[in-house]
Amino acid sequence: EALKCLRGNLLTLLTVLGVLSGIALGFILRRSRDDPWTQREQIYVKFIGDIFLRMLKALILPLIISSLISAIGSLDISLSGKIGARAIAYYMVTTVCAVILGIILVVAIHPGKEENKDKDFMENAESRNVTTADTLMDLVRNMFPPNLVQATMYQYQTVLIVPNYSAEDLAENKTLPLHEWKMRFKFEEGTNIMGLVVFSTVLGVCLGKMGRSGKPLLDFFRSLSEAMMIITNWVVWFSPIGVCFLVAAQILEATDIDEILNNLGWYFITVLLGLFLHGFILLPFIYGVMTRQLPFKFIMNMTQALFTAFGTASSSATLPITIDCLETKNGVDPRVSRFVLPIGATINMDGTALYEAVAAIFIAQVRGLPLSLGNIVAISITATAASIGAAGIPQAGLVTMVMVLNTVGLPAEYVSYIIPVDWLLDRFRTTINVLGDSLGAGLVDYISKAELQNMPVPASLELERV
Ligand code: DAS
Repeated sequence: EALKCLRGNLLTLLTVLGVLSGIALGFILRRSRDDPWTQREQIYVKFIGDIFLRMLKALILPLIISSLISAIGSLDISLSGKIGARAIAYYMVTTVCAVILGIILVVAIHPGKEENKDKDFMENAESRNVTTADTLMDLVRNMFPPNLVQATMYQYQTVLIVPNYSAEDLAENKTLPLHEWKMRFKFEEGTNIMGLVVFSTVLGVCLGKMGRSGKPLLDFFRSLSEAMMIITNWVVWFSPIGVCFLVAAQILEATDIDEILNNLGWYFITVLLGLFLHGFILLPFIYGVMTRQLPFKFIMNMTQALFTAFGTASSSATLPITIDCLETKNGVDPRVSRFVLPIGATINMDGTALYEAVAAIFIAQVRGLPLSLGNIVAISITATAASIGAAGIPQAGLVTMVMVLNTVGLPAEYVSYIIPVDWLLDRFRTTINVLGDSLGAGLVDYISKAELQNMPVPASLELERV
């Protein structure tokens, strides 16, 4: 047991050091960014980071499918219904709290006021990435169905296919023609994460109800789920190196870091303050009141998942490690963690919801657009829906942001005002998204403890540590 604890803490420490050394490496390499050697080196730095991200991404789909099916199939239908309802209720309440907190802060701090930006901020912003936003706007305009519900459902596909074009690519029109994006849109439809979550949930319920005749398939998915967690334990040894090079490559690649200081400083501070208050004050307070336990040990045990979320900027990619930390360090029942986390990583994004509300109001302030109370209410509703619609992949929140801007009549190209810092804020909001998912799983586990105790955990769901 001591060895396991040592291993877990050692890996956490190494992952934290990985992020910190990635920041240092990124800034050191930035100094000699223009010489050819560094440009070649930049490819290798990015490549090593990408290997880690791809290792995690390879786990996502089989892990989500097998975990959801084996967890739900191991619960009786009434209990899985209760656990699902408790999780959804927690997700909705905390996401709305995040949006309200964000709106209070952005209205109070007013980061978009005149004196916060230098004279050419408007011109710079409109010249920057406008082609990205244009293409993005075309894509969104063609993809977004008219009403809110469908738009939320379409978000997944829209997010999944927006490739990372650089402004240079777009300037030279080196982009896929829109119809090709639509083709990819159709292709990606099959890999829509939300669709998988819904399908796996239904299949899990079905196998649970089938009893003996469903057992062979249920055992298959239980073994697959356990295999995915064991592979996660192998992959996780790579995370210190992986997050280090992911962060370093991103810092090396970022073009407008000075914008953070010149024009977007107050906006940056507003978002960070909101994320901190929500993630480290409000959510732990809710957890503490509901479980009558101090939340800080629980959060400390999630450190490795939080730093992996920061390094990957993807809740879904971090999912295997989030499940691992919850079950092995916080003792959450696998039938809860593997049920609520895949759903949480897809629809529960408190950090994203807060960020989208703040960013939309900040852009309105920068453009001198007065917002009525009705506008603010509309922004809070669409920011909540947009966060549900965002998939757990890098900068998903930037794409669904367009939906929030449209609500108050702001054109999509105005995302270019916040693009310079989005790659960094994405990391912070993804960390809060994962923290919210984890505390939610811990809370649902605590509330469902008594009911779960009467149902023994199937041997195959017990986690073997290699
Ligand atoms: N990067 C997204 C996530 O994985 C969050 C976002 O883009 O807002 O949670």
